[in-house]
Amino acid sequence: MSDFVLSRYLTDEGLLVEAALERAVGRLEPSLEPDLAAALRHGVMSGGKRLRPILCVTAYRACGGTAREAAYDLGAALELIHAYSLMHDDLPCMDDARLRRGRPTTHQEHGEELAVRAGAVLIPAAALQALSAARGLECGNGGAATVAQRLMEAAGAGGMVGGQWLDLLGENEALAADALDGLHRRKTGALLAASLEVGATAAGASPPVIEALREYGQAIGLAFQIADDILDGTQSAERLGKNPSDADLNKSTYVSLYGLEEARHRAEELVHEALSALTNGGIEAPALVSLAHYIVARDR
Ligand code: GRG
Repeated sequence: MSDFVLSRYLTDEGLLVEAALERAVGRLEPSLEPDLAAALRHGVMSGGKRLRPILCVTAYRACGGTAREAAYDLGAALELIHAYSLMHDDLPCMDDARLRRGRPTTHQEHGEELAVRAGAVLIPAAALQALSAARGLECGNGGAATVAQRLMEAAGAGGMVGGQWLDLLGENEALAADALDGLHRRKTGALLAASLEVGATAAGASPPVIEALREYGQAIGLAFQIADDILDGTQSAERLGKNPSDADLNKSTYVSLYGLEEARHRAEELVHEALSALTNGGIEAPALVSLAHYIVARDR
């Protein structure tokens, strides 16, 4: 697969992810009031890189998985959690953001109450979607239960919710490297690592392979956040399609901690760690190699 072209891969995979998200939202809509359904659709079908589902499906295939639609449905479960987290993160009681993915945030367009409710609807919906998608794959009932459990653990207090809480507490504080790493390993890294783990688990991968992909995911998760901080500190809100910036919120970032050059260097070191995890796990997957490089080189 030496002729692998990442831009084409991201476009092609992105379209299949959009279709899976459309199926997911379409399944939810009939049970929701129209205004709640509109807020939920706004939060989910609003673009974005769709990196978590793409990582999930890529790991699934790297571990020998061959199914099509159900693998994207599993990936979509991760994006439903991500979408809820962005909708809630943007609320006035959190980051109070006006712009997300180049559009007004969900609460700006639909009001706070509907943004809170739509986000809350997505959490159990994601768990149920992960369970039923995994049941349709090669991993049996036990594997499907593990998939749903890992997704909820990564989303929960020990993962994303816990990291977000530390992030809110850390506003106006100058965090040391360990504290910043710990926060982002949970807030951003846990869901990214879980994307790979659940893809591998659904393909019936062995525990050492799942562990290697978890290590890869943890390393790219932190690298992703460093790249995010670099973009946040160097690009305009228009270009990034989101505001406010970390500086506006007085948050510690890898750029404020290390400076731009050292932050870039740290991100590259983490990419190297991620690639070593693949090699050590005997995982040959050009797409995962390219995705690790993309995560630090991306421009949005
Ligand atoms: C109640 C404390 C509490 C938490 C609720 C709101 C929340 C849960 C969690 C927020 C977690 C969060 C905002 C993580 C951000 C991760 C991140 C770097 C987002 C940007 O991801 P991209 O670049 O975005 O993949 P796109 O738009 O491409 O999908």
